[in-house]
Amino acid sequence: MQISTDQIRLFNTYHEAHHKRQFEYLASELAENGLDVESLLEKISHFQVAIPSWALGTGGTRFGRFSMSGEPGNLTEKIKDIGILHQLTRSAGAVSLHIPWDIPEYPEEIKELADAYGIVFDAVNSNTFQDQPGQASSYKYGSLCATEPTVRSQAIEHNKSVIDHGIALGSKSLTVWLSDGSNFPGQLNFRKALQRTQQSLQEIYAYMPSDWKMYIEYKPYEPNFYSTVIQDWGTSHLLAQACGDRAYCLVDLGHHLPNTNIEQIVATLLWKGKLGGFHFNDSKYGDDDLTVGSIKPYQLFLIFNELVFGMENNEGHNPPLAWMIDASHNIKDPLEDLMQSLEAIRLAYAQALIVNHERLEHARDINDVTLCQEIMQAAYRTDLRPLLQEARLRTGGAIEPISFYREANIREQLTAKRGITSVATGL
Ligand SMILES: [Mn+2]
Repeated sequence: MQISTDQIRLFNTYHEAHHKRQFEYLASELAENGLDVESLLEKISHFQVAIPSWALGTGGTRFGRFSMSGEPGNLTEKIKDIGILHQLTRSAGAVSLHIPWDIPEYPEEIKELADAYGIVFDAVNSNTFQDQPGQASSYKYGSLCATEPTVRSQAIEHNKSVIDHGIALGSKSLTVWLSDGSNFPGQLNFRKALQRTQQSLQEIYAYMPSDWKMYIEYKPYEPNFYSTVIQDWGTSHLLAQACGDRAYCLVDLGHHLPNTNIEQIVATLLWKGKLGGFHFNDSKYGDDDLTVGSIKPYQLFLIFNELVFGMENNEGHNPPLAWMIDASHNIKDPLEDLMQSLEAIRLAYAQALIVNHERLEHARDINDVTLCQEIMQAAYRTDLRPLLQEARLRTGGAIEPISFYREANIREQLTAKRGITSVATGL
């Protein structure tokens, strides 16, 4: 379904007076602090986040899945859902495909559809954590690390075919997340498993076109509960180094043990020019895949503070990062959940943009610890939502995307079209 620009404009006129009052007050406060509001608006408007093709349906747990009505039943419908998100928020201008859940049957048509919505194809994701129907060998005991050469070559070939699908769509990067590991002590020879993984990744890397990048994701545990081959950023970094200049680490917020200082990891990787991408979500206990910013918004701000500093002081020549939401929606409408995540990401980015780094560095140099905290929290506690609204207003989005979505009965319309029992592919 297509939302008309007139419909969005009409909605905005109802909310504009209230918004303008708030924005003008905020803009004058920011200007008084020496900030260039126009440049902030420009940076915020440019910040685009990829939506993964598996996030448009309700996710589930290993205990159950409670589907939402009107879920997209195929890739075309998924692109249309991202189109809705992008039209309303102007911040979801990319899609990240998962192969084989979303193999494009007619890449040219899918590309045209995405183009029409202003959506580009970000990293493609391979899947060797599940067996697919008709597959010759099983990944039960691992894929790129498997002891059996036939299993490894099947997994390598799969990654190569994912690259081929990506080339057809205009993607420029491959994300590899492996569930390889062991469930019991003694099951794996750690060194040999890592060596085999490295060799497999090198083979995949060599297959990539010269303008492609590889992102190597890490995760400490789950689905394996004793060991994971790529368990942390250090292992990911070792492998990226072994593959080559165009291989990078990928940080998924949920892929850390409790209380890990993720912002410090980000600072280190950016310094070395080895941070490739980011998967946003939030968590209370483990890899919960909750809505971005729903549990630890201050941590998200601290991470963005490092990202902004790292991107503006780029001596490691880190390339532009691939941003993606990697969350699951067990009980919320996925589109509403994604709009909340998109807002949380832009908000944390905006908060980081207003940190006075000159003052902060000075406070650090003279070891004024109290002042350091004051500067950080002054930025975090400034309500920048009117700035985000203004950025949306100027780029044709809705001032309040979720209100628009509800008032326009979009889910009801999708349900009428696709049915109550339509279920999206994915986890
Ligand atoms: Mn991820």
